[in-house]
Amino acid sequence: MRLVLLCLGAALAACSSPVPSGAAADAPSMPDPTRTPMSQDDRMAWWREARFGMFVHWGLYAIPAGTWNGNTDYGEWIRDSARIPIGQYGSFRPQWNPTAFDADAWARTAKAAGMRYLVLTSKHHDGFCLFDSKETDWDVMNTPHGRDICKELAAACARHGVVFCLYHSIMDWHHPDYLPRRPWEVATRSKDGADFACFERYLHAQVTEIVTSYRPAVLWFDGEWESTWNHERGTRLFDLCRSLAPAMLVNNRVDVHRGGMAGFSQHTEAKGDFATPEQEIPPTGMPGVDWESCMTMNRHWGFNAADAQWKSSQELMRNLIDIASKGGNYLLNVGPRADGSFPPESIERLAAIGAWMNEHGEAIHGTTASVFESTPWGRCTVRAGDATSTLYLHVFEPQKTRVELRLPGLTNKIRSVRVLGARGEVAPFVFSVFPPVEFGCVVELTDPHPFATVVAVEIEGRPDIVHAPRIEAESEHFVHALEVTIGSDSRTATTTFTIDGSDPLPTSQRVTGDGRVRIDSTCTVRASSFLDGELASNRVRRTFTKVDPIPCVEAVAPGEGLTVSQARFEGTALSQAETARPLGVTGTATRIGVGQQPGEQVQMRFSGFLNVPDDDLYRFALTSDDGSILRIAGRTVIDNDGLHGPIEKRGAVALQTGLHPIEVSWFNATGGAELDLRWARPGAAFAPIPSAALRH
Ligand code: FHN
Repeated sequence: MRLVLLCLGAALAACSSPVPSGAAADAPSMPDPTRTPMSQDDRMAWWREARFGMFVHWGLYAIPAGTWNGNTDYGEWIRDSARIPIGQYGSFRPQWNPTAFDADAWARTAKAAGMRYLVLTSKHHDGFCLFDSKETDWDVMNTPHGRDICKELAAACARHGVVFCLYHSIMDWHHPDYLPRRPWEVATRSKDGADFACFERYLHAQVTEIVTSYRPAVLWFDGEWESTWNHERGTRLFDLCRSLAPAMLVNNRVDVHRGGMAGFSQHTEAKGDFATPEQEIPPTGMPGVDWESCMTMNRHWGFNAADAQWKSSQELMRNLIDIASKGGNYLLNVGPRADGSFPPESIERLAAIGAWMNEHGEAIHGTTASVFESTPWGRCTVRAGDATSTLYLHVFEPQKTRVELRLPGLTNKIRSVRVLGARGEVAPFVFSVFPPVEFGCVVELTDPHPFATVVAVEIEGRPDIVHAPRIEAESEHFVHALEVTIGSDSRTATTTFTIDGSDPLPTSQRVTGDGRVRIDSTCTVRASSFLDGELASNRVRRTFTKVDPIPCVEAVAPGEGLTVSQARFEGTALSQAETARPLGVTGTATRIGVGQQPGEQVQMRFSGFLNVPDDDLYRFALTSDDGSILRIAGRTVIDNDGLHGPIEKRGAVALQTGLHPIEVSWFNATGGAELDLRWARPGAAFAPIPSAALRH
């Protein structure tokens, strides 16, 4: 093992920092949502740089402040959760008089916390509008306060350099044409005469109002999960936004593919510029996807006077660091009180976060995700540049102590290592160890910050990390041949591979070009990366198996399509078959889907034969909300069962030319409903199964 000790004493002082040390980099110029962006990257640029924003949930629900009939656990859903009749809820309107509302104070607080943008609820599910709407009198102008909150806050944000954004709920519990009604008020609030098309026109008219009047840089839709909303309506609304403000960002909740609280589904046609995980941080981020995790500071979005379960400032700060290290944005919520003031607990936390951001903002704003697979001492964010890059090592060690920081696989030359805010000293040497390639340094934490102490490592060029090579393929089984891709993201290392079971050597076959290798018999692919002829990564291997296709069945299936049987279903998973009350065969289907209005607490089963054109391995993609199962030739190919939003799962099976029994089971509990099955042969894109291939 070669241990290279690099004494960087002189060099550590010689290099200037690429970004002002300590002070946060200057805020970017304010985006113009009405301009025509050159590209999606151009549209997203300010938002990706921002990394941190304030969410504000405010409306009539702040007046009861979470309490109703003795229950103190309500929030912004109080009208529905406490079953407050629409007339009684209307009594809050004449009580709306937030005399302490100070838009400049809100904007200043967000700015001081290091929040680059602010998203205000223009209308939440209760339908009450915090703006002057020509479309309804259910708005702030028809209250004792009589002031346009959105207008005042938009102006204040512009004055303080905070990007103004708006949340807008599709679901609307006030408008007479919105459907479905709340289940508990169907008897008292008839849906007769309700016309959702009229509601859609109202929605479009109000979106036009808020976009043209307040020019939000983001339109953050929500409440898209009910059965009346669908991809077609989401597409129309998304297209309206693009036509009104081409550079305005629209989140993925404009459409019906949010994928539940996880915030994202792989649906290819899904509209929206960024994914929206809620109250959670995706464990590995969402590589290649813009995403923003929204969270509360306590347990409620809207103000709840009794909610004392406040997350600590350290937890909130580490959420931001963790999210940024995974390449996402953090939208942290404040629920103002009825008088327009922020709860003191929110102010306290935002001030603590702001103090850290003032000292360490360069390690968050303008950074991208970590380039390392593991950083046990904390997190890493990256500010990458062609000539020089900075790796920000966020050390979650609150005690005064020495820490050894290791960065496996880093091949770049080190230009400088410094501790932001002078909270520690770097030992006079750093080292690089081969194999595997690794950067290490020892830091004496003399004044560690309880949230995180940041070590800035400046390197030459963009980060070049030698990771273990990737061995990827559409499936681990094949019938004829299979294309395997061997990848390494290092610019400097050499990756070699073998398919004869031997360990790769520097002289073994090199991975070149796009790294694609074609195999036609069962084998194990092994790959390793080398630097200067020495092993610089872990060895990886993956076995691919040639299989015989499942024989077809002798059957006569002259009919096109599958038979469809339905049942009333009150379960939360298809496995709870006992809760189904069969309604019998209701027809045939030439495509596997749920149609326009599938209803709730319903189960459907599509059965018949799949007519396979050639012997091959067939891949399937099954998307459903809620659960679904795909069975072919009596085996479960995909199990996507359970209560969930639109989630896609994939599977594969080798099939002989001819007919194979197929069965797709699906259920919808409540809310959104979706079912979509696609298939693909090796090397082809997924596509709907042609009706001629579905037989009964
Ligand atoms: O139902 C809303 C909820 O009230 C809140 O607005 C959150 C914030 O993202 N969104 C919905 C729940 O997913």
